[in-house]
Amino acid sequence: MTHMVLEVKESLEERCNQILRNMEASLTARDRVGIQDFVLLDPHTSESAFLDNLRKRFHENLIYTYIGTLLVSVNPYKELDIYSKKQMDTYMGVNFFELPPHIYALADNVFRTMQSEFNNHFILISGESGAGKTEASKKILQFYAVSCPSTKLLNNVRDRLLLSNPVLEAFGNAKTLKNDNSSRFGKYMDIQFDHQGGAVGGHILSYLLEKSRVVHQNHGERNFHIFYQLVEGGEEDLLRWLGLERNCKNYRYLVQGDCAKVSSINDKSDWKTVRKALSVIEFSESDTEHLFGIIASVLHLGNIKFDVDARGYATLNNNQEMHWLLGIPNQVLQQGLTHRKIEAKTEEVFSPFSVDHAVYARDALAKAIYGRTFNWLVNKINESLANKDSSRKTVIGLLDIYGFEVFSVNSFEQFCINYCNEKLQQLFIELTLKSEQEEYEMEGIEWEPVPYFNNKIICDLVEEKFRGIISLLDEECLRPGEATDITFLEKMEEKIGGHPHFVTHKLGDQKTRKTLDRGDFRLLHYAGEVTYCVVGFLDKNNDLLYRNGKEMMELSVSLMSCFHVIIYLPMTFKVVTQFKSSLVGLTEILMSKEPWYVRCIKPNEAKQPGHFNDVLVRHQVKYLGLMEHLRVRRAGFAYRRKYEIFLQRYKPLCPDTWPNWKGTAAEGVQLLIKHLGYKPDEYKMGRTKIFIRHPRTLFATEDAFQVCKHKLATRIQAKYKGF
Ligand code: AOV
Ligand code: MG
Repeated sequence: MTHMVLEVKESLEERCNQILRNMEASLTARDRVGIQDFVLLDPHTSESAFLDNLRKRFHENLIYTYIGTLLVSVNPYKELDIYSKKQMDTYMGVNFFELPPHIYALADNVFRTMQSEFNNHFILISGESGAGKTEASKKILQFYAVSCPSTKLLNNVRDRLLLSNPVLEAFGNAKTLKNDNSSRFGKYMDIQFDHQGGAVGGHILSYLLEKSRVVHQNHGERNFHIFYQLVEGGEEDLLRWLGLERNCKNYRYLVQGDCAKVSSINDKSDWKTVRKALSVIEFSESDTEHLFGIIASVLHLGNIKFDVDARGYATLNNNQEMHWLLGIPNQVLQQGLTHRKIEAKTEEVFSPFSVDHAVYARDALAKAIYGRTFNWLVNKINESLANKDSSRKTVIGLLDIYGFEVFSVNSFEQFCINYCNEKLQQLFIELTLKSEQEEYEMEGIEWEPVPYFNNKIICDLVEEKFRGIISLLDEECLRPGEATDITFLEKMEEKIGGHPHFVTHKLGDQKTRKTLDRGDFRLLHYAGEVTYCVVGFLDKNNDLLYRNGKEMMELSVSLMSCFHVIIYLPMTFKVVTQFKSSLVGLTEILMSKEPWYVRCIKPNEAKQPGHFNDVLVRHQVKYLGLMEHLRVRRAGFAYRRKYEIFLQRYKPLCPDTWPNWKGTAAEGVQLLIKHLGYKPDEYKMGRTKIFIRHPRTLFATEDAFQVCKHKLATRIQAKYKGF
């Protein structure tokens, strides 16, 4: 046994040296390609040096750089030849720091940690709109699909996991001014693995879809992709059956942004992909028919025109579009779109709409139908991804949400999206900067605190009970007839006017020294200032669907055969409050898992390859907290494990601890690492954990363990051969 331990020790030293040699090789190449891990830059790295390194690498098409185990990714805005099967094979099962940084290296490292420790993980992908989050999440999923062990059954699951993406993107992504394929919903996806590491199932949670896009798009933006895919790519028979013409210009809901055609998007071929994907994720012919029936109905609904009758109320002329509306009896539809039903004590009274009101009710119906359809779609996908086997599984969660966005005019939707990004930044801070430093303190490790900006103050401004923006908005929504967007603004001025991150016209703008219109308020977000136009906040937060709107949906043959259940639309919960609680739920899900991070950076606003805008990138480096993260990483320890876990795994490497150690775990670990020859500056012993400065030390130990395990197994086999 001692002999074997000696061998292991030699191989450990050898491994450590080899890893060091690799790192040194990368250091010598630094002039050309920069440094692949920021931790290796000079100890007093300035922001400029940080930026220089990113820029240098970006121009060499090296878009990935590490800060320890955090991956920084800069959007190349061009196809790079780094995502082939061969590349995947290269990264599979190789230690994190041995190859150039890659999203596959991160994915592989997460997977192997999950396998060896049998615990749950998540990868938080963040960055502003267009920075490359969705692409990153797809690359990770593809890596798992290819690298996990496969069987025929598992191939089925793999295909479904992969193909859920084009379907969800068709219904939940759209062209915006920032991104031609912008996610307009938040997505959290669990991939479930069995004992052997096979991907056996998945589950998707979706967050607040931007429904208003169904009925309105700003100039230069589009509706959700699926509408254009259907009109451009739908088969002749299908379009005829749906009563649609092959011309997006004919549909009001498709042309408000005046850019139905986008050069980077091929709606026709995307349609084919979606069709195929739907069949793989087990949509029956009838499901698909109903689904496109609903999509077509939304388009027809948008084309309904109202006239004014002699009394000034809205009427519906014998509209062509009416045939195709969701199988709702014509009369019900006529009545429903032009009247509001009020229930008096004993009878139902119908009060007629003005034309404006009728348009509003029509749009509300379209939004409600689309929103409900999207949820149904997510449920269907989940059914197809569900794993019925009850054996214990581990998961890797992927979080890809809408990124922080600032347009020239920002509304309720941007408010929700940017609030969501504040929450994720808060989570990042909690998990890295804050808890990391608190842990050193708790474990009694000497530590010079690194200061950082904590955006909790902005989260509180938005969500504090009774006086946060969300509470004030809900309060105003509960005063129908009296409250307006302006009274909401005034209420904010009164209650939170003094807050350092909140500004309006009336309060004067000493905080940012820029003028503001009367109907605007400005928030100083962690990622920059955003001016929100208050118009529409109450309405959108109410998300009101008139009672007859609900009834129409319940009477619709298409909707009912799709959803199979009575449609329940809660009337009392306001949108942003629901969103807030779903984000609280998400935070809880994430907090129970081990975190990994991909921070995406957008190199320019023009979506151009080869352009690295220093000002823009510097700003992102700042607000993403990358410098602070680097400082904590450099001064700190890349790896820590409870003494018990560390000892349990590595005790075969030392004759004193193997096979049974009788003393305390901490003493055992001390003996073990002494035997392995850890240098004093390489580790620290905390109260309950061992802290290891560089991952390479741990990787070398892990390698030695693998060698030892193999030798043990061979020896045991030899011993029992004769039996
Ligand atoms: P996002 O998800 O971060 O924005 P995407 O992942 O959709 O951004 O990326 C935007 C576009 O940048 C993609 O459509 C690609 O054209 C390009 N791109 C991103 N990453 C890569 C890559 N690794 N290689 C090549 N091209 C890339 V938003 O959903 O708007 O917040 O809300
Ligand atoms: Mg996205």
